[in-house]
Amino acid sequence: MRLNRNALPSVPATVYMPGFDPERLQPGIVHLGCGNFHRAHQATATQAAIGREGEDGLRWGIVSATMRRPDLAICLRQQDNLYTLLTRESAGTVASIMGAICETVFAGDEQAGLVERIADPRTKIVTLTVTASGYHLTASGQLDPAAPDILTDLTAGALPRTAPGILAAGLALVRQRGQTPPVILCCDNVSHNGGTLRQAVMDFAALRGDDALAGWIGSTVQFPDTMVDRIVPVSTASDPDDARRLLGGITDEAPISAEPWFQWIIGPFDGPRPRWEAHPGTQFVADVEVFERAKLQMLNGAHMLLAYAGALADLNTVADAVCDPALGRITARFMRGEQTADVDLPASELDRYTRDLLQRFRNPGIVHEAERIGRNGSAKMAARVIRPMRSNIAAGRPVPGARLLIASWIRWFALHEQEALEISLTDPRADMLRQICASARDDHRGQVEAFLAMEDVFGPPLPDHDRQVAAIASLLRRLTDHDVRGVLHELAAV
Ligand code: CS2
Repeated sequence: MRLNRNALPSVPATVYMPGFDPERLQPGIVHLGCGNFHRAHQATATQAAIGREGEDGLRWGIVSATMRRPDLAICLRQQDNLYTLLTRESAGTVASIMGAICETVFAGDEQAGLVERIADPRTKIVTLTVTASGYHLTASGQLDPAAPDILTDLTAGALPRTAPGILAAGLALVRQRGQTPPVILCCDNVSHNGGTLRQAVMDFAALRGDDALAGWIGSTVQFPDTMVDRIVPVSTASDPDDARRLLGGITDEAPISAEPWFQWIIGPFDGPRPRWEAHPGTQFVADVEVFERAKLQMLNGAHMLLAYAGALADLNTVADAVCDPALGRITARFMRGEQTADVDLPASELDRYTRDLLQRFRNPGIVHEAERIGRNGSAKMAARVIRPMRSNIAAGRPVPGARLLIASWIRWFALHEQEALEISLTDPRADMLRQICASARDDHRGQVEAFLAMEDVFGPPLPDHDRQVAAIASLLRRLTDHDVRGVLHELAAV
């Protein structure tokens, strides 16, 4: 039997179920980016809120749009938008049936009418998880007007496919009809995600020649900042088997796995919304900044180091990389010693957060691949790595972890260019970065110089730029000429 509404009565009592009838949900939220993260994060908190609110909560069904995967939209529709969340606890796996999504659509499908749905008066909130690269921003957080997908969306009459393009079109309809705009809630790991997205949508509107729309968005539409946190890996081949076992033989073709940790910090939000705070880990605060910095730098930045350096040493998951004594030590020092720059929290809290993070990274039930985390590094570098690095250098503090991270990242492109990288490499600037490695073959300093010169990735030159270039080039040479595990071992011992 396949998971769908008819199968619900046969689900074993050991499985957590939605506290409402999913068939009765009405659409109240439009979501862009129906990936695993969304399905394990906002959908979970929304499910908890709907369950708590009784009849009134039924207006908070989610219309979730996949940006790139029409197959997932079809699969979820075949299951009445139900799927299993497998929470990988240390004591074992707990299954929950998720039912907060009332409709799944593919953003690229004209019939899905996504723009019209944003302007539907029942839509009070638009949430987004399209990843940092889905906003097409430069290192300074501005919309990149030369990004090919943005240029396509700007073509007259085009069905918008990017987040800024879809939002600008939806909000234009809202404005034209004189309606109250939905609150736009960015849930991606982008610095000042709400304010940054607001500016990107305004820039998009201005590029379309609609300055009045840009002004109206700036003055009327709310874009609260948020910090989101839950480690949600790509689904593995064993997820459907685990789901079938826990569901007593019912088949789910779209289950997801996640760690138990859940955090959602939301800035000032004025308007109707589900009572998300019913879900532990959700908090409304006056200012998200300190949470955001701690998370982006200490968690996401450390993930990048583990992914780039780890994969070079054949440590291809976060758990394998962090459990390696040398890389684990380097990462712990990087996280606590470098990535806490400008995170305004007491030392004891930083210690505790570091310990929690390292423990989460070691979770053996989570197969979090370096390949996945390594994607789109050029869009992640600025806020997660360069911001604290810049501040550390300016204060005279050492930055060995950041240098190793950058050298390892460059090494990925050098290997890729020589067709010697064993994992796939996805990055919006991949062609250009590979080209740099091809034209400066064996010239490590030249490669580092050319990478760091990309202002849209790294921003303006680093303080003490030449010395940083020389140090990163020397690491790159070591990673190229020697056994990487040996190099990590030496670096950990320093
Ligand atoms: C990861 C994140 O792929 C990445 O960039 O660092 O997806 C990370 O797992 C989440 O932000 C955790 O909340």
